[in-house]
Amino acid sequence: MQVHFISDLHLTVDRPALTAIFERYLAGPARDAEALYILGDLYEYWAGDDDHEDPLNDSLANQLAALAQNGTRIHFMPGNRDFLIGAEFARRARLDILPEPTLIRLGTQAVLLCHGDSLCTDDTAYQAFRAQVRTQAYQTQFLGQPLVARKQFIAGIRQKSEAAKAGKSAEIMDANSDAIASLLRSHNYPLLIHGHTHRPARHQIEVDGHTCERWVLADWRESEGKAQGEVLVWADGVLSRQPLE
Ligand code: LP5
Ligand code: MN
Repeated sequence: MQVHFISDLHLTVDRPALTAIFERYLAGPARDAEALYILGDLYEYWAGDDDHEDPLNDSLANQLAALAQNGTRIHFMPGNRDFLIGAEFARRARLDILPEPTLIRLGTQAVLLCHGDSLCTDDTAYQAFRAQVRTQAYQTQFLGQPLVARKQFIAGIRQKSEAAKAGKSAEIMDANSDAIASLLRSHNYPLLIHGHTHRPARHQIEVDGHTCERWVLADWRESEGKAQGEVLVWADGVLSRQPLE
């Protein structure tokens, strides 16, 4: 029995090689998994479930649905770029949307899942932005606007975000150790799996005398002309990273 974890694919029509890796994964290795957890930022951005302009939105939903049809349960946790994925997409892709954080069990091990952005508490400008856009009122108001206006607005945010990031240190944009400790404490010291920071690693941390593991998922990327994905696989009680090409 396998359980798979992926995040930070940032899929867009502009990066067809990454999409191709994901499509091969869905039709191949993902079928060995009893469950697939997508821990956010599947898409580069999401403007609303009614956005059918980008062909990727519908085609990936169909391919996810085919995987579900074949017997893999698919769970999606919102990322900071695609938190507007809603019930309509979930229905089309045959997945369920998980609250953040979510506690699951792998064998006897309790495992806590989150996207990871909520742990970056030193990034106060981002946390203020996040608090605002994650309110129901803001999202309802936003989704009530025409798609073209929403896309324009998102383009503006993306520009501002890139400019803001250029002025932030690497430490500010990493997960904060007190935030990690407090999350683990409040869930009785589970193993933690998250993405977002693009710093794949396996950390061992001591919290209140408990040794906990924190697995950070890899982002999918194209560098030096080579596209590379990764899935974290739980099999026979062991977690391992498997490259996808
Ligand atoms: O994604 P990544 O890793 O590049 O950067 C993130 C933080 N940035 C973001 C913004 C997204 O990347 C782009 C937007 C995606 C689409 C959202 C759709 C919905 C919009 C409206 C919904 C109701 O998340 C970045 C972090 C970085 O992670 C590391 O953790 O630093 O945060 C920023 O850079 C944010 C800036 O510091 C401050 C905000 C600038 C935008 C201001 C917009 C003004 C409008 C206000 C509306 C609330
Ligand atoms: Mn992210």
